[in-house]
Amino acid sequence: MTEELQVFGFWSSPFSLRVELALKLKGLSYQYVEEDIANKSHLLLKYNPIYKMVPVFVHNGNPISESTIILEYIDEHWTTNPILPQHPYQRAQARFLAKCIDDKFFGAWRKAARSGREGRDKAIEEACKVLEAVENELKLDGNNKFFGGDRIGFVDIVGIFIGYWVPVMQTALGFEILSSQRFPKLSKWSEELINHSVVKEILPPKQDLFVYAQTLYRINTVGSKL
Ligand SMILES: N[C@@H](CCC(=O)N[C@@H](CS)C(=O)NCC(=O)O)C(=O)O
Repeated sequence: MTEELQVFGFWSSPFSLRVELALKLKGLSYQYVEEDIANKSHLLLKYNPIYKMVPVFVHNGNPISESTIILEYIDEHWTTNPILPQHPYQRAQARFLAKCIDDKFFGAWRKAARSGREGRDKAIEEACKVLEAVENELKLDGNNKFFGGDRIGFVDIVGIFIGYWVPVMQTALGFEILSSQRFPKLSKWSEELINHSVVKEILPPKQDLFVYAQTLYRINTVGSKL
């Protein structure tokens, strides 16, 4: 049976990119459908009526929402080039780190991006505390360049916002969270990740993200979009 795979995404969304990256790493072909998140399509609202967000992954007509759930689905369905570690304890650890990134890091990032000066410094420190914990879990030795060891895994895919979006957007917004002095291992990891041949091919252009960050957080203040 021919597999029909579709990704409903948005060009600047690190969450959509997670799904595309997982599919590319597995060598799967898919159709990408760009959504206008200010004017969502009927199909997106039908597929994700509760959260009304991208990404949505549609497999042979069956929709799945929430990027980390989609990643797990893809990994369970197509088992070559595994994304999650094989051992249950390591799987649990990877899921925990991913949850920290989504709940704690994103929360602090959004606060930093939207607050005035005073709130911003506190939020930056909050974000850095999460990054410290994440950096401590990164074991870069021998051939290991990623959280997934010698190849990109679940935490790398979930953390791509930290590796690519944060460096571009913090410059656009005029503050610093990820610095090579404070986070040498994460900075090295970020370089490896964004220069990986599969990743490089699908990242949104830096200049577009830069302008988008300024529009999103400074001018329109419609911060919920990212
Ligand atoms: N927890 C969701 C977050 C997805 C998300 O925040 N998507 C944004 C784009 S980056 C969105 O669709 N925003 C539309 C809205 O807030 O109305 C996931 O992991 O998939």
